[in-house]
Amino acid sequence: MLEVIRLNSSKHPKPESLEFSYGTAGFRMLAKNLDSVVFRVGLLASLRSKALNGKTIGIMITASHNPPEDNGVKLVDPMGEMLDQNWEVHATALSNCNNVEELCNCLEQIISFFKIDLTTCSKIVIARDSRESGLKLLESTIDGLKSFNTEYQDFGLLTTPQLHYIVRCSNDISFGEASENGYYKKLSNSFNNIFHYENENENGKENSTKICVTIDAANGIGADKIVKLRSYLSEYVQLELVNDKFMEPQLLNVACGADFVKTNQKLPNGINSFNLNTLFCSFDGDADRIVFYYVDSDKVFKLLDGDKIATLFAFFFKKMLAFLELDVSIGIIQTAYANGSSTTYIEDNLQIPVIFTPTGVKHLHHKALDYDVGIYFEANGHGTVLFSQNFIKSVTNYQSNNIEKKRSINILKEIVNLINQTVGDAISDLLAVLVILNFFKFKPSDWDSNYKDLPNKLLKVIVKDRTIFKTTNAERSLVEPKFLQSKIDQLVKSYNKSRSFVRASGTENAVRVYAEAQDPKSCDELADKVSALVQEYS
Ligand code: G16
Repeated sequence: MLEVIRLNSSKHPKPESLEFSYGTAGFRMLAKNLDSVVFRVGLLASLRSKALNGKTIGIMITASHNPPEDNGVKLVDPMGEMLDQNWEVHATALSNCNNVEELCNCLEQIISFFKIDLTTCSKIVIARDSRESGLKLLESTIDGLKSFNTEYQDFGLLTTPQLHYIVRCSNDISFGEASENGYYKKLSNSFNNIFHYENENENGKENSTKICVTIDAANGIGADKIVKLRSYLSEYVQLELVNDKFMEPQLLNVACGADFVKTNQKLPNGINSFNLNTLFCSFDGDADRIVFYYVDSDKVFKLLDGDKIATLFAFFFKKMLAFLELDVSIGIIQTAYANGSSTTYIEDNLQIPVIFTPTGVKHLHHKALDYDVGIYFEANGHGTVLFSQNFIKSVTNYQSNNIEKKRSINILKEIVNLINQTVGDAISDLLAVLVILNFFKFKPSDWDSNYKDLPNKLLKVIVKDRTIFKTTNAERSLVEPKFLQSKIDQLVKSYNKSRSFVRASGTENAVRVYAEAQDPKSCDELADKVSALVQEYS
């Protein structure tokens, strides 16, 4: 077998002088540098599957929110979760082997460390987003898979969460049908049923007004999937699309998409501000993130980001659990990017505990598992809600003769299937937000009225070496470069209700600077001054 690897590996040499790292969301960089990496990811995924007795592992080729010239790759574990963090070091080590000899030694070490039986079969499902570089990288990944005689199924173009769903179904048939159509069927069944329960009047007749939302699909693969989903959904839902040119990959995430809207806090290309008080949303390139927004009566752009989605979900579940007197735990997981006002609202008004983790859904997901209802969202719109077996059992066994309670419990039973349990999912989150807005008959401004965001700013600073920026305390304090954090602390002290932190991005070649303060001018000043400090210390 190692002979085949030697031969195949020589077709995918590692570029000299490049250092790779399995970061926030796998490997991510300029696509032209990724050939050797994806080949080796094919090798590692095969070993991961063999190590787990032939369970199906997922490989997703995507660079999500990054620009069109980038690409990336990440592995999905059998239950649809991110790769076990203990394996990330092996991914990094394998990607950095300089020649075939080093590569074979590294593989042998992994095989002996995990006592992997190479005769065990290995199974992979693979998909990619709509980037131009995707097809070539797919072929190189398959070269890696073939080196270990791995069985694989190529699902073509999918959103990242769809691939997570398919991995889970491949290992757990109770989760759903392991296909793209299976995904639409599962989500739309739950959505249509909830919509029916919500709108049914005492005579059993449906009493609905149409729900409309315009989706900016970032010119990514989410556009194609919304078109497919539409035919499964209730006639009372109207999903309009803009920035839907996924067949023109050079347009991907350009002046549109969730990252653009969240960072710039303005409308994307393709959406104008004439429609006041109507709901818009933006996906990112692989549709695992979503942010909402509207333009208020004063023509002011209003963002409903991941924090607003988390608080809407929390408000809904808190109400439901109290009404049904269900004794289950509920918690919210945030990162340092969460707006301070959202945290105060959750703790003081909703009285729900908030836990902070470093950036990266893998960290948030893990913490959310500690609760019966674990709500996790990054401010950038990446998140979901996880339900424990205890919660599902409580809901399934619930008995009541009260019509309202029966209706509520039916909605909860369905929502467990509507909300993607494997990873943050723009499509599933969109549908969940729509049913909650419909439940409360909320307009965007009602949703937005729960708390007012503190003015905030996110800047990217390009430095020579971002790896010198090392953090602690869930990325809220720098330990290196020395003395930089105390300088930031001094600046923060000079502005009211302010906060700022600095961390190296795990997906882009940049350092991110976040600042918030009581008023926009202070916030801008603080962000600029901290960015200048970062330049000075880099
Ligand atoms: C990925 C991760 C997210 C993270 C984002 C930015 O998102 O999945 O958890 O928030 O990158 O990370 P960083 O600040 O380290 O660059 P996506 O949507 O790009 O896959």
